Amino acid sequence: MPFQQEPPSLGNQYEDDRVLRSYLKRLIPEASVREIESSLSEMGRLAGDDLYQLQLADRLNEPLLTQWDAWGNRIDKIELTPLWRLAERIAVDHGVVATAYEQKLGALSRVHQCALAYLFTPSTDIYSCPLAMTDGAARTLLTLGNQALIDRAVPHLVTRNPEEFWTAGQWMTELIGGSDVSSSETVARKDENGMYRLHGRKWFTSAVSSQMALTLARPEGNPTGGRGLALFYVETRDENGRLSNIEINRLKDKLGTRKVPTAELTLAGTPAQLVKGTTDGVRNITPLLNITRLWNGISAVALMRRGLALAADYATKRVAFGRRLSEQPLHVDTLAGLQAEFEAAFHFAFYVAELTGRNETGEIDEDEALLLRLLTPIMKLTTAKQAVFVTSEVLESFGGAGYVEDTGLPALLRDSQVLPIWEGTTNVLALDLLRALGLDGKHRNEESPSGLTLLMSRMSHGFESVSDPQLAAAARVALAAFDHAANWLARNEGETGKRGEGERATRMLEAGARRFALTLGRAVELTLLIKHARWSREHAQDGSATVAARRFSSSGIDLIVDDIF
Ligand code: MFK
Repeated sequence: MPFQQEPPSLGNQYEDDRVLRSYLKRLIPEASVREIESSLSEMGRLAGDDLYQLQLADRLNEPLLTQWDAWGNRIDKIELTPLWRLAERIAVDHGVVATAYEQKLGALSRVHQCALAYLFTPSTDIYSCPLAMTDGAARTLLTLGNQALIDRAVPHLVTRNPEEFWTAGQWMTELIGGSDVSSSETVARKDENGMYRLHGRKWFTSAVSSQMALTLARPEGNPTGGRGLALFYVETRDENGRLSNIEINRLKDKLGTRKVPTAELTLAGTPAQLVKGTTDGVRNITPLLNITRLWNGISAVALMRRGLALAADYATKRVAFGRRLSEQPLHVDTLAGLQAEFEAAFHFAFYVAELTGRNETGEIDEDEALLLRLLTPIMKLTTAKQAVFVTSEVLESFGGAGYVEDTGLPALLRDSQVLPIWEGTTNVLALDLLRALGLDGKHRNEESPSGLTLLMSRMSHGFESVSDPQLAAAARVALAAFDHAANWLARNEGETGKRGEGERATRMLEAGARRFALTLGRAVELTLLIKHARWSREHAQDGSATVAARRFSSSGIDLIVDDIF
């Protein structure tokens, strides 16, 4: 018989996921776990079977933009691929957005929803993108309290009825910038009926097939800068189903996320309603940013998990040099390192989901609210980088097969590469962390380090009683990294106030912000992993998380570099 390689396969993605199951067992009361388990198991089955099979079959399909009909009418119609059409139905049926709003588990509903999203995402070629924005739009409308818009849109965004479901777009990026949103050039002019109409170009609008969007525009006469922008609600089609003075100029030709119909738009008098006031658009859209950043982190761990599930299965099937890969120490060691990165990232993303859930049910206290504000950018930037690293290594673990398109593997890396870019690049989020600590130029706050002190004390809480020597050693690594970060910050922050030193020190602070944020991110991950490992040993006699914590503790936690200039 000639050699024939058996491909990797997936089982039920919930049943097979030790990390998710063990985490839910720790966090959620047993009766509640039983209540939600069938929903997770069904999503795990779909993700490992029907959706995964369709994903492979749908690989070459991409959304299609038809700008003109046969008779010369501008129609700008987008046809989605079969995978995305099925993904939408499944997402709505299974409440991948709705679960967070039904709040059947109270504050833990966010975790339940994120678990569904985590299982669903990797088999849907980033259908998580429209869902993230839909979720973010619902949360933003609810937060800002415009009752008419809440009544009009939120029931569609959080429904479980596919016939009524709307997705939402988030139209922020313009030619002038995707990060520096405050310079947006879109203008809002009132027409003769007092209705605002938007005029401008949106340069990078994800999932443009949505029924509504939240977007930023500058009401005529407003000052420059973020404060002069207002947040607007747009319905993309009129009562006849025609686009509301919106032209879709073209779809973007992107490295990855090929199923996402990302478009360049011209708004040519698009009717729009103010969501809250005529100013402070940037501040008002931040609830949306924070929700999509959470989804970004959940998607990052989901893609890592998918890659590792495939790699681990393949290792039991692939024979080289006379042995299965799963019997070869170097291969096993390599995968174990990736598994540790994934487990660390998993606990961080889900910890932010926990805080988000408490925020949404009003159970969060002031300290935790600050913690959530600090951890959201740190989590997003840390997990996104890990996803690119892990999926790249996953491809390598397949050898040449990982580089060949029809295995479906290269898409994992390409789709991961968007995660550090959209929703705030690593550098923008590192600077956002300085802002949240009150250390950026605009938001300087004399009390600023208290945020960091709080973060460190919350994270190290309980470490004094860690008795397992391996976990105690890992805890020392985390504490040392926190201390180093705090000392670096104190030194630079102290100097920003000194005469003659201020400008240089501010530059140093900014230049080191990425290393500072990543160090905090990896140290937070290590502490959360240690806490879970401790619980697993004590309550489930499972030492796997301890192995991961130990390994993670020796894979570059402290990235601070002193005196780099
Ligand atoms: C798989 C799932 C992924 C999801 C898919 C979604 C696909 C969509 C793709 C995209 O649309 S990607 C584009 C997303 N764009 C961004 O994420 C923008 C990145 N840039 C930033 O985040 C900048 O930091 C920011 C635009 C916010 C900076 O703008 P400004 O005008 O310089 O901000 P400024 O003046 O510092 O802050 C304005 C206010 O907002 C301040 O409050 P005050 O008015 O009270 O002083 C800030 O404290 C507040 N703020 C800023 N960021 C915040 C925040 N508040 C809470 N949370 C935040 N994250």
